[in-house]
Amino acid sequence: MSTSRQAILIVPRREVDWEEAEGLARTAGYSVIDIIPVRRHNPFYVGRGKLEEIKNTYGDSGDLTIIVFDDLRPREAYGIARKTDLRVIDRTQLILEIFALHAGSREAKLQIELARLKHELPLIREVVNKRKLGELPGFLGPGRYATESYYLMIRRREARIRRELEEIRKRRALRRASRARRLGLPHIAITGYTNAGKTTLFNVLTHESKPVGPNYFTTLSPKSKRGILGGREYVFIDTVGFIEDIPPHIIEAFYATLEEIIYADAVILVYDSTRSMEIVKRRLFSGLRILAEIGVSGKPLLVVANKIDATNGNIDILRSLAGEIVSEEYEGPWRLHFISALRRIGVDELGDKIWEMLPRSTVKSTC
Ligand SMILES: Nc1nc2c(ncn2[C@@H]2O[C@H](COP(=O)(O)OP(=O)(O)O)[C@@H](O)[C@H]2O)c(=O)[nH]1
Ligand SMILES: [Mg+2]
Repeated sequence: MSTSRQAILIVPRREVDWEEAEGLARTAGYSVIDIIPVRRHNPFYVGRGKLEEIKNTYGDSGDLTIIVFDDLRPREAYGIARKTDLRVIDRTQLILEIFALHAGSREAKLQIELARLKHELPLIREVVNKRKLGELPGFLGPGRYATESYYLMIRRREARIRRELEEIRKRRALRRASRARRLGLPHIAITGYTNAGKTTLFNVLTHESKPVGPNYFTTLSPKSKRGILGGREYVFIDTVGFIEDIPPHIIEAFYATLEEIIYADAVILVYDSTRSMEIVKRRLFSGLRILAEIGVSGKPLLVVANKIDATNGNIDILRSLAGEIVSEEYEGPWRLHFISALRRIGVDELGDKIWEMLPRSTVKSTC
């Protein structure tokens, strides 16, 4: 990530996956300089003493964001921002920022904006009610409209987006047909949960290669790049990644952001082999369900265990567990593979497996 913004991460003390929280913050382009575990506290989520401490330690840091890895009530978000003079976002806003980085198509962008407006409207209402918009630097973006007109403007924007989305849906069938073969290279989507190592693998595969320019298929994610694997050229797509417990009101934006997977010729599903068997199992199941949900079936699927340099699990057990789950859940050709993206172990063999599995029509057009 080129522009690294700084953030402090506030995580609820109850069982939250810190690694995932930090991974998400990193994916959104933040470098986390502090993690503060708290117990939810009235009225501002974080206790007054702690807020003061944050303000004293970080108040002068300028461009710093407080990420609360939980659902914040409007009053809480407002309170924290006011008490610390820092920008505050919650878990949902963090996820939406990640979606925005991956959104290629107009539809995905609109879905994300709609989700953002829906999520922030109660916050704006809270601020408008207090008639203090503008006193909070960076809070909720531009604070020019200090009255209800701001709120109304947002409502109108929301209505406009809904109309445009309707239009896009009507035209969708047409767009799909025209998208048939792009650039003549097989497209490989890299999917999986946050922290599985998707971006690490993507970077290895696309090392020193050119991004496919901004004009290249506006429907594709900005995270698409050409890369060479096993001596053959592909377009790789680093997808937004699956996230546990996506709030229901942003689920449509999530699916819209994943749409590039539908147009890929093959899909890599990466999982982190260093996690417990329980987590591996759960994430494989839900990952495969999400793929089915967005309409990926019948495509070549490579289920890839990553981080084998660091795993203390038994590869044979992993292999049979993954094999069982995939054969039960996936309709289409699949293979299992084991790599370390970081140490570049098994990556070339991955290329051979992809090549073997690609349908002839895809392969022919690239020779
Ligand atoms: N030990 C080890 N760590 C890895 C490997 N691949 C990725 N990681 C680490 O896992 C973390 C998440 O990687 P990232 O590529 O950002 O995951 P993403 O969220 O799926 O894109 C980072 O700290 C990586 O350095 C690997 O093969 N072995
Ligand atoms: Mg990533």
